[in-house]
Amino acid sequence: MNSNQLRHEFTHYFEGKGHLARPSISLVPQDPTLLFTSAGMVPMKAYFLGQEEPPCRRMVTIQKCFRTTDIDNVGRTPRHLTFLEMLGNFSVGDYFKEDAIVFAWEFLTRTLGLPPNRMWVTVFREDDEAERIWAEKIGVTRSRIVRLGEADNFWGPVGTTGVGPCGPCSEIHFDLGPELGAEARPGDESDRLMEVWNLVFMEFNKEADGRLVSLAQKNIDTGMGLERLATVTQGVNSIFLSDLFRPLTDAILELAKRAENIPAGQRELALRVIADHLRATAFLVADGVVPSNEGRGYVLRRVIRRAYRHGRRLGLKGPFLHRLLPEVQGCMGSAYPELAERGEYIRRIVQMEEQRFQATLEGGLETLESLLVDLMAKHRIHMPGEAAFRLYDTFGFPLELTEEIAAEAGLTVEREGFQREMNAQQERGRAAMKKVGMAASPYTALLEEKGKSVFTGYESTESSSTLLALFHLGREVSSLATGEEGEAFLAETPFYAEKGGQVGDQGKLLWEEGKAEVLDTQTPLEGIILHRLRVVEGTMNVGQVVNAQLDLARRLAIDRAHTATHLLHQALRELLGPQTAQAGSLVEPDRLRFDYNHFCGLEEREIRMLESRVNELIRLDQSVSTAEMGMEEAKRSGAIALFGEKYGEGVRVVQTGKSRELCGGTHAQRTGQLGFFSITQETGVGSNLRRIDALTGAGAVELAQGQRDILEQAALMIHTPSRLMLQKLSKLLQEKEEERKKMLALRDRYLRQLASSLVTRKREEPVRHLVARVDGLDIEAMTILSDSLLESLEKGLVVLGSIFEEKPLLLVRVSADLVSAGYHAGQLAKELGKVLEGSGGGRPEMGRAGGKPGAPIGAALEKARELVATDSRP
Ligand code: ALA
Repeated sequence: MNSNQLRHEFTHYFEGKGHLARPSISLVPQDPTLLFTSAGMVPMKAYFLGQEEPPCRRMVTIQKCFRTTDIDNVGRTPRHLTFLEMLGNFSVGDYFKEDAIVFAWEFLTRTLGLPPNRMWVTVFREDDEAERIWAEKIGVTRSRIVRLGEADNFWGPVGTTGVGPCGPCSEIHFDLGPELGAEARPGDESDRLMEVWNLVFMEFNKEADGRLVSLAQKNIDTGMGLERLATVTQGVNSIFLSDLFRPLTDAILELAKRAENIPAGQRELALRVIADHLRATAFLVADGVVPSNEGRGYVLRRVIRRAYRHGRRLGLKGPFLHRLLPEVQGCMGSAYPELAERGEYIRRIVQMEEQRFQATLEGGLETLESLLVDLMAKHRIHMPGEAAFRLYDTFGFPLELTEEIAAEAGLTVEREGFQREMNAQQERGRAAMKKVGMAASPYTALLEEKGKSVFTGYESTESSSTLLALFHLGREVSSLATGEEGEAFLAETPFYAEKGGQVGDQGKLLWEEGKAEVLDTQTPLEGIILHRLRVVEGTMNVGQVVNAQLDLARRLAIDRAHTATHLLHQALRELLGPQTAQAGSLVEPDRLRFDYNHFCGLEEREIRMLESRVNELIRLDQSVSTAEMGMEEAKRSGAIALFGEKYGEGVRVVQTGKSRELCGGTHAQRTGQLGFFSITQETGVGSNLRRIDALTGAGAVELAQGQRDILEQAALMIHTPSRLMLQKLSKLLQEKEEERKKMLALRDRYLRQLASSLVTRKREEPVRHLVARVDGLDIEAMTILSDSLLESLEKGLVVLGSIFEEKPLLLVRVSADLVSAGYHAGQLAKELGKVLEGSGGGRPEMGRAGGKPGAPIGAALEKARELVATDSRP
């Protein structure tokens, strides 16, 4: 039965028993205590604990799982994997042991028709009840029922916190047959038995202090690896021979043609590791994990790099994993459409990571290998942790990779040393990052005394209020005279203070007989809005009422840019996936800068798609609305919060179309007000950090006009209408190329003639040589000339000197036989370079020297003659 049928039969069987089929959750679980979804019960945890009401008391799932607990076994056995599909049936306070056992047995033996005499079952040491059910209800002979301890037959809690639902379990093992070894019982170290299904009787909650407390309800959690089930039903003896893997392993071997010469054991190991890790990679990336140096990203990075390294063992040079992704899609795509939907994205992530690793691996491997040789020579069995850390730091070698390679040479790595170095580095990083605390500023007192400024700028552009305080050069003052600069604090203001990337507002403060220009608005302390200003008329006095007026045109331009930022964010997430995180932004009048995390630059085509999408959203002319709500509610509504940004309990959500973001900034009322959006550049600004610069509104229009102007002026210059400009330009370039060729032909002819006239000036003593001055020739022409000269001389030494663009140049050539006789062009050039007060050098056959304008080229050539003439070499 193929795996698609198995998936179907499983779900169908349990639906027949009143179970609700639920879809697989992401490999990245909501549960903050878990790094990955590592078991089918992860989405059931809250139901088991009675914290949430399940949609149905009986459920059935096929859950994508990723676990690293067995990673070192992957490849070494025919049954271990990191990524697997877990078939599971669950009871939340409904049926318990007996039904769970009956269902499992019936499904395996009746529905799938597996022979009962090939099965073994295990129960927990103390679980008489389970043993009785197996023996009496099912009829399994007692000799085939094995009691095992906690390690084998007590499951949970899931994850590493050590708390959560758990319970004794009962497993069903399948005997794969004698070709895999002697008769074995569960608990023996043998590849002959394959554990197929684990039935967990979830009746306890493990508390933080280690106590097992009975749950209010008894639950069932079962898990059967689809890969293992496929193996036993398809009559093969390794997971990797089942239909879930076969096309993939075949494709790997097809790529690795040279692998035939590799010992079978090694080849099999590499093949399995690559196949498993590649599936894991595809699914992890599809669920939004990106290679990085921490958390999930680190695990993914390790998995990709490990697979890559095994590829090298198969003789695969350079990135290859990404080329196998279509095969993963072929095996799994029908059950998991995300593989195809995000196929291109997955391919690029994997390829990038492979390229990155390729670059570091070469250098790192060399260092590591020579280190290992060294350590082995000294009969060491440990590798110092600092050395492993250096490999990590310099070459990005994960510790586990170093350990793995070291283990192959019989060495272990001192983990403590590694950790020590790592901590030290993190400490250094933290110290460097520590911001200088804000000195107790006059603003703290102000805040205590006068309270927060009220921001009215979401609704109004103008407001009148009392001037509560004035500052001049950091000190509180009671007035500012004409021409003076300072800062003003008002009870109420429409001026937006720079925050969340949006620049501060500008405008005017007006009062009777006076006026100040607001140059910027800042918030030095949460709650305080300060207007940085210059008094242009009259005197400003604390206590008077001032009318604050925004520079409205500028603010509207900022609003447009801010809304454009949200639209761009939305478009980016649509294009690159929801994992694309905003890393920062700058919002200025009609201009924006948007930083985001991505592992590589965008292609021209993608930039265009983004731009088009944002313009499309602009044309939809959606309204932009805002709502105040609690943080929890905002999260539930799916609003995007900026990582690392602090939000209070009450938050503001800005929404337009599908875009919802937590944001305190000001916005256009409708997207149509943006008019137009244009990306000016996309660049990298750090590791995995990209930046988009863009214009909108009038800024974008001006850009387009400016570009048209350039185009038209260029068209004018080449006397062609702009629509024909490209043709004309390519014609001009072609003509230029032809002219260059003609010119070169002429030059070469000239150089040949020059050579034949110069050659008459050769000298024969003490060796055949020629020294000549050829002003106006550049180094390339001199080289060609020297080629012809050497050819005519047949053997000998040539020194050419030229003043080219005011600078003296020297070229020395020595024929092969004179090189054998000990002449060295580079050394001669070096000597001559001294005469030119410049430098010189080169190889034995060819040397060059040069100097500053005005250096005595004649004297250098004279020196050359002298050196050759007095050379006493035979
Ligand atoms: N939760 C159990 C397991 O993962 C079924 O093995």
